[in-house]
Amino acid sequence: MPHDLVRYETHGAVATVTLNRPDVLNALTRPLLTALHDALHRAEADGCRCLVLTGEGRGFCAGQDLAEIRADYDGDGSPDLEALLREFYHPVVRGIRRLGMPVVAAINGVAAGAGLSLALACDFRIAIENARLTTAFTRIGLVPDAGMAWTLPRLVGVAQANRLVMRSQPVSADEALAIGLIDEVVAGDQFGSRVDTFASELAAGPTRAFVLSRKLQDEAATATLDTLLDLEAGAQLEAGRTADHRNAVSAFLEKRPPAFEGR
Ligand code: LHQ
Repeated sequence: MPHDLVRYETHGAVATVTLNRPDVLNALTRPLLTALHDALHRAEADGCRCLVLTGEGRGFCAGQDLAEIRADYDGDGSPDLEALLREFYHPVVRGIRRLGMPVVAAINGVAAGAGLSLALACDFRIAIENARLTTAFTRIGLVPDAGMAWTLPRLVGVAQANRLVMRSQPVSADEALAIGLIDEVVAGDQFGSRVDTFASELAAGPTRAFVLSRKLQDEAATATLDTLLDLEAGAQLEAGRTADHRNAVSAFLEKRPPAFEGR
C-alpha cells in the first residue's frame, strides 16, 4: 500500500481503514483512492467480517483534492473528469457496495463531496455529534458523483436529495439523523467506543446473509417485482445453505443464542 495515505488495522474480525491526510481533511487524491481500493481487498483477504471507514484528524473526508486536479485545468481548460471517475472513484464505490462484509462509515468530522459519497456507499453511518455533511458538488459547478445520485435519494427521498444537492448547505449530524442520511449520532467522548461496539456486533453476525441482503436490496432498486422475486429465491437458496443458517435454526430450537461464523 503506498505510504500511509490510508491506514489499515485489524482488531479481531474488524478491519479499520483510516483516510490519512488530516491536513486537508483527508481530501482524495489518485494515490489515496488506489490505497483505499487496496485496503478493501486486504480486508477480504484477511477474512474480516466488518470494515470501518473513517478519517484521521478533525475531518472524515473533504472529497476530491481540488489542488491535485488544478493542473488539469491549465491549458485548454477541458479536464477529463470522466476518466478520473472511471479509473479511481468507481472501483472504490463498487468495492464498498460489493465487499464481502458489512461496511460502517465512522464519520468523525466534516464529510463533503465525494467524501460524503463514500460514506453513503457504506451500509451504515455513525456520525460524531459535531460532524457536518455537505454534498458540495454544485458549489463548484459539478454534479454529484461517486454514486451519490443513486445512494442519496434512496436514503432520504428525491425531494430531500434535490435540496441537498442543489442548495448544498452543510447539514448537522442531528439534521442528517432526522432525515435518514445517517443512522446514529454519538457524543465525541463516546464515538470511538460506540463505533467499536457497533462494528464488533456486525462482525459477529451472519456475514453471508448480510452481504446477500445488501446485494438483493441494491438489485431491487431497478428490478420489477417478478425479477426481484427470482433474485430473492436465488439469494435465499444460497443463504439457506450456509452453516450460519443451519446453526442458527438449531440454536433457536434449542433455546440458546446463535454463534455465527460468517460462512
Ligand atoms: C482541501 C479540500 C479539498 C483540497 C479542504 N481539496 N484541499 C470532483 C472533481 C473531479 C472528479 C471527481 O469527483 C469530484 C468529486 C468531489 O469531491 S467535488 C467536491 C470537492 N470538495 C469540495 O468542494 C469541498 C471543499 N472544502 C470545503 O468546502 C471545506 O474545506 C469544508 C466544508 C470541507 C470544511 O471546511 P472547514 O472546516 O472550514 O475547513 P477548511 O476549509 O479550513 O479546510 C482545512 C484545510 O483543508 C484547508 O487547507 P489550509 O492549508 O488552508 O489549512 C483547505 O484548503 C483544505 N481542504 N477541502 N477538497
